[in-house]
Amino acid sequence: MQVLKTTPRADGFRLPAEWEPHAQTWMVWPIRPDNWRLNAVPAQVAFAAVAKAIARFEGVTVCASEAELSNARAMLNHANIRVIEIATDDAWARDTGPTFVTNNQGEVRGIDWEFNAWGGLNGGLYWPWKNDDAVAKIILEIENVPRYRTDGFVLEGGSIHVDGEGTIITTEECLLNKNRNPHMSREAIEEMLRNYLNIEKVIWLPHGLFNDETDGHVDNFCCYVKPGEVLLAWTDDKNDPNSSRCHAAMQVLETTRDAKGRKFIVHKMPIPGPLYATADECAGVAPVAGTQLRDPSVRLAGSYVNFLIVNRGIIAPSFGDPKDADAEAILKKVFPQHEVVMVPGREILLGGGNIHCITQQQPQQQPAAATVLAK
Ligand code: KQY
Repeated sequence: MQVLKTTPRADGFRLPAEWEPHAQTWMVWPIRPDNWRLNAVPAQVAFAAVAKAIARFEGVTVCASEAELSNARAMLNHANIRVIEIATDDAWARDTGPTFVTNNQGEVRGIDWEFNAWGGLNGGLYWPWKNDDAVAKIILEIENVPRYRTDGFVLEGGSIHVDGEGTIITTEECLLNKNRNPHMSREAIEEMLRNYLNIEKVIWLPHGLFNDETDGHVDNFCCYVKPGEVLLAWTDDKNDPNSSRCHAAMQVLETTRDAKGRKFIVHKMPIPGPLYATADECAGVAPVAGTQLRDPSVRLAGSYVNFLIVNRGIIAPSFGDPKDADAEAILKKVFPQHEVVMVPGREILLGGGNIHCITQQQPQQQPAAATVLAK
């Protein structure tokens, strides 16, 4: 299928909010022994639990390598889960999968951002990343969805959250990082976001969560629950390195209005822990030069904000932490129309992210007539 030479904005497409209806969710099966301990076996159990939790609400497609196809199919045996073969470098569908955009006729297209493994040779997390950079293209070909490609512009899906009504939230720590698009100014980056996501206003939080391997992805720190209303990871502990980050974000959210002129309602979401990997957990990782250090002294960037909204459900991580119950109660309060399902997230966190990072929703293609009637 031809790559489109225009932009989503020029063509009348926009990034819908995550709570708009999904056709399905995409995931990638973990295998890297230098990122996932014990040859990724515990991570595979965790990913399978996430896939099965999502599958209660909508279909899931999991991309697995040729060597893992039969194991993945056995572990993901569920009527609502499809396993297909795609070669990948790691397992972060949020960042390597396409960002799907829709128009008022209910058509779907996909953005294939350039991917450089969260920083390329300047602090990125692995090399090579060629297979991962090809994932979005392959998914769009499989789904027969037209593709936009941003050669020369690097972006990961986990670094953005939108309300579907013209506002995007992101972080300076990530999008302005010299290891993403060093040739571009803040204004030029905003222009790309405007043209590709069809937004009107960019809310820049200074940082993401402390020690986030992605250089502060917003999806591990702050997310929308509805237009004008967000959840922000929060600590009251002034000695926590997240404290200044939380306060800086709150200051921006309290003093900024969104594209529709709304003031933000901010719900504080407690940060679990502090969480650290155990010596045993670290020993299970087969380190390779240049990949992320796994050591019990390194604070993990655990966050309850890293959840996925699915059709009528919320799939959120638990950590075996006393704050799990508070997090679940907050999610139930802010999403009264959704069923909140907590799934163990520690093994995913040990690999550097969580449920939102390993999933990518594909919006439902609406028949044109139905869209017109709904207006
Ligand atoms: O959280 C994400 N979106 C990706 C994390 C990558 C970590 C690789 N070790």
